[in-house]
Amino acid sequence: MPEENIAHINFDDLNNRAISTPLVKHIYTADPSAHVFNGKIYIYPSHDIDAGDAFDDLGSHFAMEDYHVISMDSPQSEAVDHGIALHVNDVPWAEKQMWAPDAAEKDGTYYLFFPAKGHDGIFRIGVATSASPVGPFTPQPDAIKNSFSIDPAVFKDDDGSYYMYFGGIWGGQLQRWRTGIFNAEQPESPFAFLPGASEPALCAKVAKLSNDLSAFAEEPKDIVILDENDQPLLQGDTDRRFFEASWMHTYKDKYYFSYSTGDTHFLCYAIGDNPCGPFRYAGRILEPVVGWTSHHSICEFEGKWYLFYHDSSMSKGVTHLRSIKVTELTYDENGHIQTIKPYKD
Ligand code: FUB
Repeated sequence: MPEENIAHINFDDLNNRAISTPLVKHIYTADPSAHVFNGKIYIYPSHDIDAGDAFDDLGSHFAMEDYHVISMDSPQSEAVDHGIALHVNDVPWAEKQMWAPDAAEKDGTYYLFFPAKGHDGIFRIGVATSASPVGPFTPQPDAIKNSFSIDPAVFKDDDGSYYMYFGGIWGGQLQRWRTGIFNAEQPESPFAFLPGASEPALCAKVAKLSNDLSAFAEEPKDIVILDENDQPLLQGDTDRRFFEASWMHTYKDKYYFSYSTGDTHFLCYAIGDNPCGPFRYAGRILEPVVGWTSHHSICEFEGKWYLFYHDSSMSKGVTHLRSIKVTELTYDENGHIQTIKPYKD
């Protein structure tokens, strides 16, 4: 639900109709990446603050400075905030805007992957490590070589390979990387440098990670999403094309790539036979929430599936003050995800 439509919302009524409540209420949190490590749920969210930056289409108002890790014994239990896990001041290459992170575990080490704007104003993706899933995390001195844009999501495949999915258009700058080199030309507009409406949509990227999970082991490739006629989704197909917020999970031997459509506010998914695609568009996971952004992760816990997502209901619709939530996610007998409505009618 875009911000311009919230003026007439009765938030008491909306919160009564919401299918779930904020997992934590003492801080604003967003972009929840949930994982089960050692039988417990760990959530790696953005930590939303109001830094006073004006609202714009490049997301300058998302001026986050640090990350907190949240843990839960189960999706129904209390969510525990473990405090600051990483602060932008401790990351030599990063200046600001600690956007949506993710985490992975390998051989007893926990890796936090995070996007931030460098001192040159370009989004890159960094990695930080810890012996504990809740940090504190120690960052590498430099961003991942050849990384760009935002919203890393790291997936471990059954063969032990790790893949990073990433990218986001508009403020996420993906459209400036179409030639492989950052296009620093003016204008600043989020609509500049995008493909035309009838051209194939810009794709999320995927790259296999090196053994130490700190570098790309290959050139990032496009995550192509095909329509019902085996054609790539078009940039003008704004209800279905990729915008930001990649996630990958598997269900019954199929690979599910899910993402946000950004300015149309849907969470959608596409199904493929391998981690790099191509994927075929399969439908919506979540209808629009209150707030401009929608972002999620999907995680299995004790045989049930859960959607971690966010909305701006606790802040009464403030776009950059969001709250993470969780709800059960179900599949039909054909493996299709049943679309979730975040508020009851
Ligand atoms: O939280 C900042 C940005 O908003 C994220 O990186 C996007 O996915 C959107 O949720």
